[in-house]
Amino acid sequence: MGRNGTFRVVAREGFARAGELETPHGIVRTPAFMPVGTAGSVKGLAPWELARLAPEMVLANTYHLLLRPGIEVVAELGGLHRFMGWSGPILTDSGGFQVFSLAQLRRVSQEGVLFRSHIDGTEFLLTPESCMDAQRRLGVDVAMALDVCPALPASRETLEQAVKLTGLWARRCRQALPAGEGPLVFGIVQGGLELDLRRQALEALLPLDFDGYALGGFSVGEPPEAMWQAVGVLAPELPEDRPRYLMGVGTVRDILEAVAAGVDLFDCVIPTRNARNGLLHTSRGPVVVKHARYRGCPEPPDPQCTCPTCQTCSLAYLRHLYLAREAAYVVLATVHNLHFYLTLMRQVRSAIIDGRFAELRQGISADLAAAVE
Ligand code: PRF
Ligand code: ZN
Repeated sequence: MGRNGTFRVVAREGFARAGELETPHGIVRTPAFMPVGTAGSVKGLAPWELARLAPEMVLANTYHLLLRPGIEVVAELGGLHRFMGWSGPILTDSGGFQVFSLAQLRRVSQEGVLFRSHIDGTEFLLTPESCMDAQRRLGVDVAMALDVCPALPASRETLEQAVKLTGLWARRCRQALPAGEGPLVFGIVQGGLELDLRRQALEALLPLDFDGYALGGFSVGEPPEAMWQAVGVLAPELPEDRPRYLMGVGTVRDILEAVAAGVDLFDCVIPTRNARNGLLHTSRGPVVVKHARYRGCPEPPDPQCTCPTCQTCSLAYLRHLYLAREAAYVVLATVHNLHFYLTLMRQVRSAIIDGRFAELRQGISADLAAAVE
């Protein structure tokens, strides 16, 4: 057994890798998809329902927990694992991204980000030091560095400024949580679609010897093809012996493209948000559950799916629950969509190990293309 943070690549196919990341709460088998548990809950799921789905790692947000109920409350109760009833690995996002997308921004300076809560207007100052301290007190397995993520399109100057601040903050984040103490820490590469800025950002992070490297600043307004191309160039340039994380991505197609480029970790609200909004992911493409064609449909959402929802529910029943706004609908749909994503990732991983990932990727992409017609 290696120390916490040890990442081993166990198989390769082209740039794609299957790996194992050791964390205090278990081994994360990659490529892996992290369900989003923003405020300490994967929306719609009780802790035992999440446990049954058995994700490799779950994502939570420092920003949300900081505003409500407060880091102190969670820390006093024994940390985020105990608080949310999840005993597997947890990664927290640093809050930078959420401040820029949710809060009323007050001021960004070298010191940090001053903002007002989107909940009650309370003012907070998030600095690299306070951000790392919050994640340490939550007791998470992986802490993300504080970064600046501009929406795209952005001017060269905006991207340069984001890269500069993110680099300065990364150094302070690493100093606040040195290797071997507390959570693993991942650095974040910004720079938009400007490859030279991305490379400059990475150069600044490498001497800090992060436990993992994330590509931030994607899927923030650019066309998917532009992201696939940039990730295709950049992912192979990230350190070979550290996990690579593409933040906030994405669709099945996005994930397959990024895995092919050598990305190991993903998180996205797509499966959980789509479930709540009445869209189910299936091997035959998306199913819009409210559609009249399912009014008397005895079939489960996906006849090939082995999830508990597909074992017990017809589409007619799910459609009824959705239209009647029954709370059980959200549970059933979320379980199915997450099962779909997590099963996909397990298939991707074993395909890489067996040397048939290229074939799997082609097959799924062709199915997706056919389903869109
Ligand atoms: N930075 C952080 N969190 C993120 C992003 C980022 O750039 C993104 C962008 N897709 C999602 N979540 N810290
Ligand atoms: Zn199912």
